[in-house]
Parts: sequence; structure tokens; C-alpha cells
Amino acid sequence: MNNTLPLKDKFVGALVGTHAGDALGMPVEGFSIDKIRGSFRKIEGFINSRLGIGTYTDDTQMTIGVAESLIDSRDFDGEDMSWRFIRNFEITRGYGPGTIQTLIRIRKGTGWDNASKAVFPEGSYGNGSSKRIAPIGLLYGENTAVLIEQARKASIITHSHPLSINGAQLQAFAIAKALRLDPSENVETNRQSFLTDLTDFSNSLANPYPERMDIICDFLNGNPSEEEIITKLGNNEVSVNSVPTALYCSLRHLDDFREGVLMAVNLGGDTDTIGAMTGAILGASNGINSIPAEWLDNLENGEKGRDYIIALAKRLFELYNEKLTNESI
Ligand code: R7I
Ligand code: MG
Ligand code: MG
Repeated sequence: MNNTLPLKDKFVGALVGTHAGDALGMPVEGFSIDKIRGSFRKIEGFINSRLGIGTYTDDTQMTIGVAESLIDSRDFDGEDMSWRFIRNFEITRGYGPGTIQTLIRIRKGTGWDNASKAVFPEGSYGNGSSKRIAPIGLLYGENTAVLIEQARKASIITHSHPLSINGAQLQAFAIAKALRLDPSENVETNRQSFLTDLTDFSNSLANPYPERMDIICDFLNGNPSEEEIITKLGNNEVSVNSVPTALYCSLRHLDDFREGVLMAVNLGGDTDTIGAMTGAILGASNGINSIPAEWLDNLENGEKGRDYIIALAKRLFELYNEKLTNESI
């Protein structure tokens, strides 16, 4: 992979970017755009809230679980990963109801690949599997067929609806491609190649993903209002109404972590999650040093906080290198 930015910095950027985007959006999750404007005019940085400045939510907590499991099992292991989710679970982080019920079922003995239809008969179409998929995109990005399958398996632990599986695959693919962008290249060139890759990939997915990518192409050629973005791409906790929105924010501000994540959060709705997904993509493309220093300083840093997440990303990078050497990815 030719890149002027060390790949390790990009692995760290993707996981800390998830934390930063999540923590930035956390205080206003569920706010309408009008409520955000009325309360803050525009969000420009961290805001205090019930959980405290820089605190992450379920999005980052489950991303940590995915990374821990991949590292310790040295590959995808659904049983191990589901128990990481259960052991790391802290209700105050704000989990989706379907995810909570599914994890309870697994804890009571249902198999990891069979538990996720507890609440929704066809499986949840929430964004709960897309939001945590960054480590899969980082580890398995060498081979798209492998990436697709590993993202599917990591999704179905809690989200087995085809639209959630596709959302997780699209987000994982976006992270894998962002990792391979060289930020020292011309941003327009990078944007075009990233957009082409995402559009081609989305054509293999169920509707409305291909339709959403067409809207993103149109948006990038114009200057849509925030209302138009919300109306046509969505900003809620459903996969099809949040993964494409994160892709658009990332494409629009491909060389600017701060602006991309702020755009995501200022749209309102599922702000922590769209912020986390945008942060993962822009951290993967631009690396840890693209995250504003004052934001890094504000991230929670307890037992499994910022420094732990940095160490996890470095261990995931080591595993990636070992697998590359052994040709096992
Ligand atoms: O997807 P999930 O883990 O929630 C993630 C959200 C993020 O915003 C996190 O930050 C956290 O706050 O929670 O949880 P699920 O309960 O699986 O799905 C989220 C929501 O999507 C559900 O509560 C439903 O509103 C909706 N949903 C469905 N509604 C009807 N029928 C998901 N699947 C269905 C369905 O099949
Ligand atoms: Mg959350
Ligand atoms: Mg959320």
C-alpha cells in the first residue's frame, strides 16, 4: 500500500475518530436540527452533558468489543465477540432496545448466530452493527470478498436484517477504502476515486443503498441545505438513514476531520452514531493527527478510554501486519 501517512496512524485515527465523533454527538443525540440551532446555534466542539464531556456511548463501547475480540481470537469468532459485548455492557452508555434484548438472550444461552430475532422478527434494521464495524474494515480490507463476509458475521450477532448487514458492509468497505487513500494526494482526486469505489460497491447492495449513493453524487455536485440532506439521506437510527449520511459528510470534508464530524453532528437526530461513523472514516483517511488536539485532550481516559483505544488500534495494526505476512487475509 503506497501512502505517505503511516498506516498505524490511520488505524489509530479510525478508532479514536469513532470515540471523538461519538462523544461529540452524545450530548445532542435525538435533538432535531431546530433544537440544536435554538440551543447552540452551531455545535463547534465538545459540550457538557449528563455523561460528562468526551464520554463515549454504546457505539464506541461495542467498537472496543469488536477490536478486543479480533485481537485476542486473532480472527472473527462470534461466540467470543458476543461475550465481549456482554462483559463490556454498561447501560448508561445508551444502547438500542433490540441490542439489549439480543445480548440478554445470548447471556441466557441462545447461540450468537441465532439470537438477533428476539425483538424484530426479520432482525433489526437499526444502525447498531454499522456503528461498531470499524475494526472489521481495518483488519479485512485487503480482500473485499473476505471483508463482506466478516462484516456480515459481525453484524448478525445483533442485526440480521439484510439492510443492517448491508449497512455494516458498506461502512466497513468505506473504512477499508479510506485507509488506502493518501491524504497528500489532491483532495478532488481522492474524492472522485472514493466516490467511484463506494458507488460500485453499493450497486451490489439492496435498495435503497444504490439510490442513496446517487443522491450523494448529486449533493457533491451542488450545495444542499441541511434540511435537504436530512430529508433525502436521513439522520435517524435506521441503517439506511444514517450510513449514507455519514458517507456524505465524509466525502464532503474528505481532508478535514473536524469539519466532517461537525457537519454530521449538526444535522441532529442520531448524532453520536453518525458522528462516530464519520469519525471512523475520516480518521482512517487522515490519521490520528487530523483530530483536533483539544478534542483528543477532552476524550474520557479511564480504564477503557482514549489511551486504551489507541493501544487497541496499535495491536490491531500488528495483527493486520502478521496476517499480511502469513497471507491469511
Ligand atoms: O441498532 P441499535 O443497536 O440502536 C443503535 C442506536 C444508536 O443510535 C446508538 O447510539 C444507540 O442510541 O442506539 O438498536 P435496535 O433497537 O436494534 O434498532 C434501533 C431502532 O431501529 C429500534 O429501536 C427501532 O426504532 C428501529 N428498528 C425497527 N423498527 C421496526 N421494525 C430496527 N429494526 C426494526 C424493525 O424490524
Ligand atoms: Mg450511542
Ligand atoms: Mg446513536
